[in-house]
Amino acid sequence: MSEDAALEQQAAAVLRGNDVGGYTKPSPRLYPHQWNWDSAFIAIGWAHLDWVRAVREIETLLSGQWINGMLPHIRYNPQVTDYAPGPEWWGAVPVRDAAQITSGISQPPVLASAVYAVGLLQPDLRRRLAWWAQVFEPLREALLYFSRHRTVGESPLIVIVHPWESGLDNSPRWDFVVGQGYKPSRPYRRVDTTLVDASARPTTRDYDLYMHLVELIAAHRYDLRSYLNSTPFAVYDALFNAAWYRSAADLNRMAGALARPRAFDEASLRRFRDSYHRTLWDSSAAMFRDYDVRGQRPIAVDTVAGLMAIYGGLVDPAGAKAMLSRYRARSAGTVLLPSTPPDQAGFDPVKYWRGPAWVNINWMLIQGLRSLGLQAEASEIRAATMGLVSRTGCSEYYHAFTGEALGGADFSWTAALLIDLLAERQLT
Ligand code: 9WN
Repeated sequence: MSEDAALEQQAAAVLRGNDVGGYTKPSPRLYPHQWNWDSAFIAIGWAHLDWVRAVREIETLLSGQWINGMLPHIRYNPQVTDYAPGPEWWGAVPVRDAAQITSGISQPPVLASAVYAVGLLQPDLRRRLAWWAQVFEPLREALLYFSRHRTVGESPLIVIVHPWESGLDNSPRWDFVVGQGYKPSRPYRRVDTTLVDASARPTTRDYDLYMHLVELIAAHRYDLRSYLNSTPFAVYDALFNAAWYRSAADLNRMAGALARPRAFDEASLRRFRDSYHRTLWDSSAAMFRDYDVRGQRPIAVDTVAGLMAIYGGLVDPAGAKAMLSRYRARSAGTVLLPSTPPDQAGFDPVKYWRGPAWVNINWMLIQGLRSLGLQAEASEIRAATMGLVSRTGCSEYYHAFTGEALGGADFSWTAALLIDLLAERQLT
């Protein structure tokens, strides 16, 4: 068997091992429920192995959609109790299907882009279009939710309200809030540090903030306008907003294929793009930075989130090349690409989103670079990513300098996106 075929088999076994029927656990014990952006990436992997199973992953995820369109970050499996926080922290949540139990915040909106990619992997055009037609409205509403309920004043940029919504939970970008010492009013438990070495997980101070924000947001029944003045955490996240923009563009592509009106008109997308540049671009760092909406100031911390405009299609090829080469120069001596460059205060090569390399982040950059026609740059990151996984397995993340496997083992999105990268290699 060739090395690629063996790798694919290994990755497929990870997905099958984490498959609980309707959804795929991100990892066997650490994350036993269904996560939003995980399932989007996971569906792309499934689409190469079993297209019907990919569709099922997304249907199950969409069954947790709220009345207002929001797609929560966790859809809880009521049979599972060994994850914290459990649903009791979120209280009653307005899910369309009252039988579903979810968290009360969202995650980077990559789903519409994943649905576009999964659809393209269905060669039967009628089946592809029939499925896109079925999920089009829920996807549009999931994106519109943010424009309707998560914007402030005139800006079309989207406010995230919890570090968990960023998907990059303990990124040094959020240290300015962690450092303020917020704590929840009630004691809470942690399961993660009983499963993974605490040195590779967020700290107690991080979790104190996470649980404080859960209490605050739940107490205000998830209405940003009611707690905007009392939350310390309301930010324009560069990755989240780039993911929204790419999803909106991909939804428009699906609308085109379905001969329907566009989901988002040109003028509103242009306004979004202009605001993204005006509010988030930092010329000294040569990348985008996040913005503290409460403090009305940019967050002067550089991480890989600042490159995600490449994934979003928000920069031109020359801009993308310049951003990437600056980031890579700052990251000399690391594996590709660290979540935080080593010269950034708060960098830690082991700790979760503070330095280690993640396959989903690399994969997103590869997609963006390819869309911009930057094939050589995309191929280099793709080879490095596949190298990381082939050396140490489908891990959650990888040590920024050594590539050593860290976090949860048998991690589903790593497996799924590896399958996608391997398939691309066959095509090229
Ligand atoms: C909280 C599932 C999720 C990912 C996130 C990652 C991690 C959860 C946790 O795991 O977050 O949502 O318990 O730490 O940060 O990106 O979606 O894989």
